[in-house]
Amino acid sequence: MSYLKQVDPEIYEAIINETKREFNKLELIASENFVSEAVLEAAGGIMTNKYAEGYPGKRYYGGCEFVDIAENLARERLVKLFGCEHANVQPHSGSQANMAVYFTVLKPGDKVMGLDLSHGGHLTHGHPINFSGMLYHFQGYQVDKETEVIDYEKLIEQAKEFKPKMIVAGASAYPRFWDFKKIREACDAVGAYMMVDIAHIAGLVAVGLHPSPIPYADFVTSTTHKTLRGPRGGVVMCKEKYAADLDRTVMPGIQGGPLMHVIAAKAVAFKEALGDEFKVYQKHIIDNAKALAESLKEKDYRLVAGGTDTHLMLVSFIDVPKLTGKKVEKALDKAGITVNKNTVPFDPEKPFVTSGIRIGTPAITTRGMGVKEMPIIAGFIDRAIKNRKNDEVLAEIAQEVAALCGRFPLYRERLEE
Ligand code: DSN
Repeated sequence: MSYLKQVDPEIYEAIINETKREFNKLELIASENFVSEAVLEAAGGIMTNKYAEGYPGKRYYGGCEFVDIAENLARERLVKLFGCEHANVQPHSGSQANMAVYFTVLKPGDKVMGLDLSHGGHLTHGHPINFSGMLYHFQGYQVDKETEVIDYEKLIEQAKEFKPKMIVAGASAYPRFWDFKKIREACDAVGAYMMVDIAHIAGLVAVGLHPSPIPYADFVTSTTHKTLRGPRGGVVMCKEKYAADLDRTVMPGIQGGPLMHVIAAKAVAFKEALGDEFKVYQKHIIDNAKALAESLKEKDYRLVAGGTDTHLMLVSFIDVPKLTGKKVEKALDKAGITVNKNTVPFDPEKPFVTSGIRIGTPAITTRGMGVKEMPIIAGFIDRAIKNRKNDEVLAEIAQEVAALCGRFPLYRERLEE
């Protein structure tokens, strides 16, 4: 980064400090990951210079012959990875991927069902302060109070009563497998479109470690930067019969020029995801999540839905007087452990306080940590929570965290420049 260092030392320093933060701390945010150097090179490459409104072979600008190669490869690889009929790799984000699907088949005021945010859903699945909840008439479905998993029979009954035009499945904080066949059943009962947002579980789905929604759903959306380990961005997959309408909605409907450097980086990430190593990586993510969940349970922490089938778990403090997700997030941060506070089902606290934290293993698994490290990490978390008012102990834990992280180096060459 010699040019950056000279031209803009402030940004250079911020990037170096972020690199050090990622190196020295335990990244347990379930939606984050560390991309490869190859993905970083493509994302930081000169395709950022190119305007390419339109699609490969049919652009509004000249000079698109090389960005066409990148977009075609991204589309072809995504189709192969998930076995879908059609792929659009232009959405700038997961929110825009979801918006593209809604705009393709819904009209303002149409009825839609989505998992409540406080039960694990996402803002764009109908929250009233989001465009989705403002434009469409969403009704949330929830997890069962006892099991904390989705009761599909109840969902089917709710659909029959509400008669939505679309049912949205998928979540940001749901630790168990989805039953997509049941969601299809609910959609078929009322003639609704089925959309699944697999942003969190995309990597697991790609390698067959989570059931795939592709055979059942009309539309599948995803981000590319979570378990899929690509650059920050979105994609939509759909049945061929919706392809032309979807593509028109993405551009010119809701976006202009695509981010060709990011699309090139998506292509690189999809190539990596098609390799054998990626399947092993995804298995390790789940092994690590299960091991961490068990270690936390042994220390008497309560996990929502009793544990995890995936890459994430939710620790609930709903029964612990005076303890909130906010307090725990802050204490863990001081101990060098990064998580996010998260609402848990039937949470009495507001989203800025919450009664839980969300923990995920994709990032620590990328840097090579395995099941042997999980009890150690559970120990750090437990000690930090128990000593949350003692900055000295939290600083000691941060030292131990940094020592553990040092055994699993990350972007080292970037720090040695
Ligand atoms: N913000 C993402 C997450 O953390 O899950 C969802 O968009």
